[in-house]
Amino acid sequence: MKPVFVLNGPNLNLLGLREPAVYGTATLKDVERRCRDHAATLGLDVDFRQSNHEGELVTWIHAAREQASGIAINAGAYTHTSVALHDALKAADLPAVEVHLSNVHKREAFRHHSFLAPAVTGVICGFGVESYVLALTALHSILSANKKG
Ligand code: CA2
Repeated sequence: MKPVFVLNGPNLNLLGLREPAVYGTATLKDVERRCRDHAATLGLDVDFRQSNHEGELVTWIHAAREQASGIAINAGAYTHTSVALHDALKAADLPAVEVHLSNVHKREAFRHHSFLAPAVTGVICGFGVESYVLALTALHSILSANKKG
């Protein structure tokens, strides 16, 4: 099966290095390791990437159409601003999960709206690094069900 793309947006390269009270102490490398370990138990391959550039994330979502079986995306602050990511996810036409480490609904009002949510299969937030694990499990269920159907 094609890999699942796990895409990470702006500032997530700073994870574990700043604001541990909000985002925890795990680094992005730790998140990647946790994703790879969990994906291996599910029999999934993971292609894990981070970019601070909206256009690069758009390009990766376009590539996913041909190269990936599904997408887990933590678009960071672009979640709350990006029509371009919304359009790209719609066009990708793949199972996709929007992921957040924090519970964005417990935070500032500007984080309550997501441009991505209407373009993805589902949203997982508030479980720290486990949000990524839950997203991979959700994608695995969808992909297994699609194979049977
Ligand atoms: O909770 C999440 O995963 C977020 O997507 C994280 C974004 C934030 O803008 C979203 O509203 C929710 C922020 C990315 C991480 O930013 C950091 C900034 C400083 C230090 C560490 C991480």
